[in-house]
Amino acid sequence: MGESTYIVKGMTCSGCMNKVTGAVTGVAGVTEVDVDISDGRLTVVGDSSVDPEAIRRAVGEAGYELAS
Ligand code: 9UX
Repeated sequence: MGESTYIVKGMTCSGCMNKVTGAVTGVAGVTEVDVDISDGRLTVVGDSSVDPEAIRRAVGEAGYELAS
């Protein structure tokens, strides 16, 4: 997968950031996760096995939603 960027809706504090970071870190194949609370940007680095739908699902299970 290399590096992909998403926008997460609904994060308002660093606790939200930690929840999203933890959830996405658990997705198979993901090696690096960065969340910017100021603009909701989620950056994910991983190998070719990463399923983008799994990232969407992990964010959803943490209680947030990807934009678009
Ligand atoms: Mo902060 Mo986020 O108090 O679900 S953890 S608003």
